Amino acid sequence: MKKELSFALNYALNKGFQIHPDAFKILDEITDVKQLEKIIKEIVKEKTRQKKFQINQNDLETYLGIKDDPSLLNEIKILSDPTSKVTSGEGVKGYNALFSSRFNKLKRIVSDRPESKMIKAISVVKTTKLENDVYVCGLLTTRNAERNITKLVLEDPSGSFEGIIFDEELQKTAGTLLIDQFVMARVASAKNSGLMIKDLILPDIPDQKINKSESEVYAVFLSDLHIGSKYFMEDELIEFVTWISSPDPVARKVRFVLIGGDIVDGVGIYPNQNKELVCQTIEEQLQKAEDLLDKIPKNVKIIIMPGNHDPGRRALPQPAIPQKYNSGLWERENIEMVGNPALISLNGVKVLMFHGQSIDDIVKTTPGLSYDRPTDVMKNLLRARHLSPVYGSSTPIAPEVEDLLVIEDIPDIFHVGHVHKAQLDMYKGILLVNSGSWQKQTPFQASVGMVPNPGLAIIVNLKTFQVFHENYSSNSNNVLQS
Ligand code: D5M
Ligand code: FE
Ligand code: ZN
Repeated sequence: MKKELSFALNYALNKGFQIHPDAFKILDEITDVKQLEKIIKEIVKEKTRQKKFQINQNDLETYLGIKDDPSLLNEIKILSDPTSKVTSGEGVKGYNALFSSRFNKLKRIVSDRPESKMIKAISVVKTTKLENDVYVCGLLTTRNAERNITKLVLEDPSGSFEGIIFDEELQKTAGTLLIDQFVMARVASAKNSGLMIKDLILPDIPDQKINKSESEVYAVFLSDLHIGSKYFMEDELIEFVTWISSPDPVARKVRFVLIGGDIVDGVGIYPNQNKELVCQTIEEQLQKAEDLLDKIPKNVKIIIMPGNHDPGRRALPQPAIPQKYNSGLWERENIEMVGNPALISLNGVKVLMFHGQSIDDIVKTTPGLSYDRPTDVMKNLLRARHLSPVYGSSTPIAPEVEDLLVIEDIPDIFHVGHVHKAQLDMYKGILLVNSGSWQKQTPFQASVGMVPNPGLAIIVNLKTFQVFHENYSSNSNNVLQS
């Protein structure tokens, strides 16, 4: 027997394991000493967890991927990706085109509603005495709450008008609207003059059927790794990535890993960032990312989308991380580089991936929303059918001729990150995943009282939509909110 083999076997025997002779034969054929050691250690760890103290042929075949079920599909289709579409019109003209595209796309979305037959242009509503209630739709340009009324200004391509809301409940609804978001309003002529808003309707998500994968495979949801930062939880992430190639029965069915932005910490993103970096260049950071992802088996498809820390354009929609910083990631067969946002089909399950930059603007201005419950913000985005409505606040938006941030297709899973708070929820049948982070609380986050729950791995069965999660951080109080 080879020296290395007897060493590896002793390791298992000392831990109280029996080794079946058939397992022996397979081990004897492994020539890479490092691999041999790693396999034995992994199997011992997994079987100890299962409290089964025999290593047999089946364990090794599973571990080595010989037993990986070839009937498990791992089909990816990129249904929508801004990378090749970003054009950026110039200045004011660009923004006019953007808002007109936003209006037209959302008007099409509400056209299925029964009220849409009663929609009138704003210019018409302003100049006619209304006998009955009518509907108008437009983008919200101004909101003013005064003593006991709220005034909204809505704009459509024909013009704009100011409507007054008297009803208290409706004023509350108006208070949650975001500037530049699309709304439909039921209006009537007010007693003296002017127009009164009697109802507000959002595009929202209709009842619909969710697509599921026929094959029982799992998808892993990650974001905000911040590789290169001092606070990146490298050991914890390596432990999780190693689990993906372990003999664990769930791990053996993982076929997709989705990374929703902030894969690296970047360079020059905030003042004096270099003091908090362990890798000082983008290239080094992305190389480290590539090395880490290399530990994932090649039958697992990996999707990488940029966030605000990653290189490339900052303004939304963001094209994929440019190839010039790391051609290795682009060249890998099992890696797809996509822009932000992107709509991806995983065995027919539609996943809308968005980093989540707009959450910052929304929690600042909307009563009842906070960083602690990012999935509530995600519900607001779905109701608005737009990923980043507010223009001119902290989230930069590029003057695209087409508004690529409108949620045209309804996803089955909505995957967001950015706020470093892992949370799960459901909305109208859509699974909402905020995938948290793999970065410990930074001094900046501590200074603003932001408490992340990093190191939580979220894994979804795409056939049943059952969700698993595992805490890899040393903080055992780290919980996944739902
Ligand atoms: O953002 C992580 C979270 O921290 C996200 O919710 C935004 C918030 N954040 C980060 N930097 C700032 C500044 N400078 N002001 C306010 N809020 C901030 P990340 O994208 O990982 O940096
Ligand atoms: Fe982040
Ligand atoms: Zn971010």
